[in-house]
Amino acid sequence: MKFQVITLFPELITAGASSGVLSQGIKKNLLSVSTINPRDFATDGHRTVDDRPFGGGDGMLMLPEILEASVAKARESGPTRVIYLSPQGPVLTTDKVRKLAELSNVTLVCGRYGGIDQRALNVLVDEELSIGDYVISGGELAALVVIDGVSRFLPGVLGHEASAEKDSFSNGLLEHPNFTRPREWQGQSVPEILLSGNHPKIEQWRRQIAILVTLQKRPELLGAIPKAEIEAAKAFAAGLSPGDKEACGLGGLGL
Ligand code: 4F9
Repeated sequence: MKFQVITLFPELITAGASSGVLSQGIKKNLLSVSTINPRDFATDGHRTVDDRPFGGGDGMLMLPEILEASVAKARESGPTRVIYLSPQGPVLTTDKVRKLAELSNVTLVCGRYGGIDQRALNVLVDEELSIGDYVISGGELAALVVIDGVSRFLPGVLGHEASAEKDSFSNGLLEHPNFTRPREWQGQSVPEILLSGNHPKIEQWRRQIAILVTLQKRPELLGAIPKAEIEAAKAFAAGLSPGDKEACGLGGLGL
């Protein structure tokens, strides 16, 4: 998968892509991250890329011709989906991340300052995407969030033991809690079942616990889980020992 990022701050993108899962994926040729600097398409001696908004107001707006040339550069590599990172777009979800992972070439447009001339967005951008209901100083960190989240779903990017399919949201639930050594720490014990070696039982237990964690922390996510399964998890919670309940962080359920 090829990611191209149109940005006046390419060093932010290269820094974000130069460690961890992303750099591993790049090294394995499973993805690439390149930048296109709109500054390179300025035509005057001052390398101007923006101008003041008609009608007045704060900030400077990227000139339409500058974004046009930047997107044209991105299209030189072949057909590409052009996405503008903006708080006005629909908010990114796991479903959307999975769908983006099916594309082979994505161009992420980052605004800075006051944004971009609306006419350029109308003509050049396929879709807008937000990473949440807040404003950040530019689209670069949002672009990195998209690249990171999508790359986790590209086959081979995560090691075989780690799988994006086990993470929170993949099955519509938050992930179950996890424990390592020591078996007892500050008066809290690792739930006994996890030491049993009975993997079908452990998977069943983890599913119930995941439902309860979701019920406690993000009940609005449970819409897609059958009512009967939620009721069964509540009954299961009633049978949990106080120690397991505490260790799993389920104290807030009042069950
Ligand atoms: C982009 C905020 C995506 C949220 C871009 C300022 C942004 C953003 N999601 N804020 N520029």
